[in-house]
Amino acid sequence: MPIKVLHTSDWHLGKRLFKYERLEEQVQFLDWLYQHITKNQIDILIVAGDIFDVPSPPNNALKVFYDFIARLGELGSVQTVLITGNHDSATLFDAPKLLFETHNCHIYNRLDADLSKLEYYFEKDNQKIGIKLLPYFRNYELQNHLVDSKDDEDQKVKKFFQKFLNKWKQEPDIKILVGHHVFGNYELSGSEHAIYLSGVDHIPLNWVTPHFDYVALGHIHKKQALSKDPGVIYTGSPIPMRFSESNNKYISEIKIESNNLSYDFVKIPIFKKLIQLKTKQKTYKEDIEDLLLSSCNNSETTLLEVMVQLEGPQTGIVTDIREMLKYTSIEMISFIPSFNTQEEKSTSYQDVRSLNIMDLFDRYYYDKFGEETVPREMKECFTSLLNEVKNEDT
Ligand SMILES: [Mn+2]
Repeated sequence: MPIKVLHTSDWHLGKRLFKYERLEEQVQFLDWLYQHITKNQIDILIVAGDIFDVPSPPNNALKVFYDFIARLGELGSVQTVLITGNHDSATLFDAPKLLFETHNCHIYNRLDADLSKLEYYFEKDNQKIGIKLLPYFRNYELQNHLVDSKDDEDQKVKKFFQKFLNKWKQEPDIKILVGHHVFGNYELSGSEHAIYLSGVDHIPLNWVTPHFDYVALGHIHKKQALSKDPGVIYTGSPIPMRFSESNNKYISEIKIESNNLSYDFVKIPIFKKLIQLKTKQKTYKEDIEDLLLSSCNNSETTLLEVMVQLEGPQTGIVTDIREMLKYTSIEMISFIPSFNTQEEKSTSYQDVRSLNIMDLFDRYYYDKFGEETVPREMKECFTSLLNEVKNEDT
């Protein structure tokens, strides 16, 4: 029997896109994942960090996660191995750690002083795999491990990694590394936060490729293989986090047979499609109509971002679009107007400070529409808005 391992990351449970809650899609993903695990008799589930979107996740996101771990635990045949990412709070995971152990869920949330604790072993049919766990860590945690020497920072970090990656308590047949960092030449999807290591901004691939049969990574939200053999893989997030991301998302399925490791990407179903419509002031109605025609057979909810290029001021576009989308499965959750920018009048910081708010408004109007005079009606609206705000302050 082969050993089967699944690799996923960046669930970001509790994530919102603007005001829109994504937990429903995340629950759908976890249900699908659970089905996949039971149908394919998976032995180990690896989650490479960013379980939650924020360090103090909302209670409904916590419940979704705890329930999932409990369901997997009940199966009795699956081991869950997870590390924390830069979005997770390490202390939040301290609390349920022991309880989770009783549900076959093993949490690695700190760069422990004793590095041998960051290892997990699994054995089946005379095949022994070893997993090294490298949770996301802060600079000060790394500093504790750097030997005080005359080496420059880069060298110290490199020595630390050599020590960490090469030493095993028990030499396994198959070696896997799990990390939540930037490795090699990665490609961002845009929704990740920048992270830095002390002295290096990414971990060079050749620090890891000689030592492992597979490297399971998290942090980058776009699926990519930094190396194919051995696989150094970012699976990406299970749902798109932004409109600019692809709707096609994946997990990686690893098979170990006769001490040979192979892997394949498995496509995750699309639960809610994210689409971006770029349109113009003159054509937005036609473009929305076209969109409705092309998606009329689709009953699944689609989340829409509309970007309109404006030639002049116009109100009511958002209301128009919302009206057109009423009774459809398309929901506009983001609207971004943009303007044809005119040649910039240079305004220094000092200039801006010397302007009063009405002059600033004139300048703003010029920058956006290239006209020197603001229409009287609009100026009046702005003045009454200012008065309203002033009254609120007092
Ligand atoms: Mn992430």
